[in-house]
Amino acid sequence: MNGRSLPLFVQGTVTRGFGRGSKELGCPTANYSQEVVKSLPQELDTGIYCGWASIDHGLVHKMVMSVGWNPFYNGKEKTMEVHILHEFPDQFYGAHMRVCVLKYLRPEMNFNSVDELIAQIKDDVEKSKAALDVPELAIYQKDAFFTSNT
Ligand code: ADP
Ligand code: RBF
Ligand code: MG
Repeated sequence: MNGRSLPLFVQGTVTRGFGRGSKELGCPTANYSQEVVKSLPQELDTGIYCGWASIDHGLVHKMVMSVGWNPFYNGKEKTMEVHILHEFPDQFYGAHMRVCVLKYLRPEMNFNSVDELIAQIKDDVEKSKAALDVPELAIYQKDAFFTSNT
């Protein structure tokens, strides 16, 4: 059960992935390094989650995140990727990203086409926006984690 690990606070550097997110899915995901992925609590189930995220100590935005093996792409490496629900003017590889993971949405799935994966991601985004507006999860936008120096 993943409930025990939530809320989960994670921070680290944004690293390069395979560059598929923006180009193929129209959904850029800021990836954490393998070091961060390996440090995740064992009991955290793979799957799709939502929460809050900041880049280089900037504003705290809603995010939707995928942790796991990306079965649609036959992934051989576990990844943790964060799609921030905000338009950034530029890329931010190398930036410091903080995330607060709050709610499990669904397991990772396989799809028959890339369009089905894109449609599912759109649905995840809508569900995340709504979930994070609920006061119990909205309060984390102002959590001290996002303003601390450590
Ligand atoms: P990669 O496989 O290298 O992670 P992506 O296609 O997933 O490539 O693009 C991710 C990069 O896009 C991020 O590392 C970040 O620099 C940039 N980016 C721009 N806007 C966003 C956003 N809203 N959410 C996440 N990443 C974003
Ligand atoms: N990959 C999958 O193989 N199955 C999924 O169900 C899946 N769901 C995702 C949901 C969201 C919100 C995001 C941002 C990504 C998801 N992905 C999923 C990961 C996707 O394969 C990955 O972001 C791309 O491979 C780009 O690295
Ligand atoms: Mg990515």
